[in-house]
Amino acid sequence: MPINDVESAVDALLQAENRREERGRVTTEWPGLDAGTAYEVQRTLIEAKIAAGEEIVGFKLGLTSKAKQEQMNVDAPLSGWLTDAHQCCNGEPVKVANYIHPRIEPEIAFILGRELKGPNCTRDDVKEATSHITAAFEIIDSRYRDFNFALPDVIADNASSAGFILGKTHIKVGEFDLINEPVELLVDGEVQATATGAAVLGDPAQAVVDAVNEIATRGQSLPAGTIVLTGALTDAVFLNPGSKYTARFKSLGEITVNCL
Ligand code: OOG
Ligand code: MG
Repeated sequence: MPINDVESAVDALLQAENRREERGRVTTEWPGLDAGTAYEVQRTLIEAKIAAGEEIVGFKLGLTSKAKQEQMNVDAPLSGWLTDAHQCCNGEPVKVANYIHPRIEPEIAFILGRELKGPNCTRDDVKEATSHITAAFEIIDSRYRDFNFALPDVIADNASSAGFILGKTHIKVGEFDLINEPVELLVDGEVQATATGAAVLGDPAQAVVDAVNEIATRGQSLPAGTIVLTGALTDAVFLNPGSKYTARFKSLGEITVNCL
């Protein structure tokens, strides 16, 4: 089926996800796809998941760090939605075969106690609406061959969302130094990458402000209870069966994922 409109793009992306098959860029077949229309594809894709029984539980920012923008060759941040089906593994191992070519990345998550709504959202609003901050690991799994995409492709693909795991340490905003919070990403006990909170657009809280104001242009807001992933602090690494991945933060604690 040729891809030339929102419905056909959604069908192609859902088929790739459900069959665990990578595919070519949507923009190769539909060069006119711009970022605005790509967000319509994303919204329609999420509506299809909701119709199939999934529930939205979170919101994610992507490509908010220089490390990720350079790794993916895209120079603007984007956002997507997380459903209950993405929340994984209460300590159980992650099965690599459940995905196409999964990668993992350490992130900082804000958990909202109150709604956040643009267009005039400020840093103080984010501070007041956040009930706590926690460590997170995100599993991303682009539906595109070799994670090769342009910005509209990855927006349409719900920002490569595939899974996430939250840490158990909860800290209130202001009770630690968010911007200088260090993290190490370890694979099988070896440090692969390090960063601090500043990797996320200089300040993860400001990244949330910008994203809330951006989604307001499409009439969207974040309800109380939303889990907000603020974007990878380091490059993402591929998940391999038999390997162990740890995100080790100074104040936010540690998350470990074992892969099968
Ligand atoms: C896009 C998703 C990026 C992040 O945290 O930067 C992302 C991708 O790299 O496939 O989730
Ligand atoms: Mg991410």
